[in-house]
Amino acid sequence: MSVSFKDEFEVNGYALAHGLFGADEVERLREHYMALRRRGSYPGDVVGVQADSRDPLRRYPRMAQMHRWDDLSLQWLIDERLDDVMITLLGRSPYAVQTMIYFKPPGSRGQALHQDNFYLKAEPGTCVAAWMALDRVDRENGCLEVVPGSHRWPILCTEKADTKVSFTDVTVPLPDPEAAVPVEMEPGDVLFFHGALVHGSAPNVTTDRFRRALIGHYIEGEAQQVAEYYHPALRMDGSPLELGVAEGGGACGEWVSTEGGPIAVMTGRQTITRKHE
Ligand SMILES: O=C(O)CCC(=O)C(=O)O
Repeated sequence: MSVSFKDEFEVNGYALAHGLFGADEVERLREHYMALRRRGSYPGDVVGVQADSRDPLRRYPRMAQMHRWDDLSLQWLIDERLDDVMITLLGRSPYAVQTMIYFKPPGSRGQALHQDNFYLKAEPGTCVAAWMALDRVDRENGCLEVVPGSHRWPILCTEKADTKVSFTDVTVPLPDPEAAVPVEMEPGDVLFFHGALVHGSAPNVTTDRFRRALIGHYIEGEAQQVAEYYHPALRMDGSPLELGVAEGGGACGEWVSTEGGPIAVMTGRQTITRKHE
């Protein structure tokens, strides 16, 4: 892994590893999750499947924490290639705390801009996501969008999101509303990003292309606590470890105008304590 990859992560808060997983592996994972989804509901599902719903996200709701009951998910979450990249980026192995699969069929809403560590509350340090494309992802099918450099911001106070374009109902305000940039990816590419990086996605406006993504969430190896939903954390050999439980609440940043431009000051209080959105 080149130094510039690490520099990219440090400067922008994210870095893209092209072709980290092969086409055959991606196809197997894609088929695996489609078959699981068709088969029914699972322990980590946030919403159940409604096969006759007009909302595509109700017909194909995302799944979470599959690694707790599905070995293929576990093996992906702790894959050596993901570990190696994160060792390069973070200086040591992280702890794995979450898997998620998004199906995002044609016509689906996206997910409003947010910061993952608002939910995970990994401390000290932060969380890191490994977001793998299972399809070609582009602007039309609602690829991930990120705000470069926002990983240096504090965790911001949330406000109401537009639920016509987002399936989640909170977002974070940006000083520059145009600051988010799309990250187009090929199947098997993995985007690694920092827990404070502002990111989200727009709707899938295609009529015929899913936008499937498999996501692992990790916390930096020096973290001593994480929100309750993410326990047990796993070492990258799959063994569980005991960490403290982070409580909800705490200060959050709000934008204030200054002569040098807007700055985020910690004047707000977080109120949402629920699991990752
Ligand atoms: O895939 C998406 O559209 C959003 C995923 C996301 O925000 C996350 O994994 O934190």
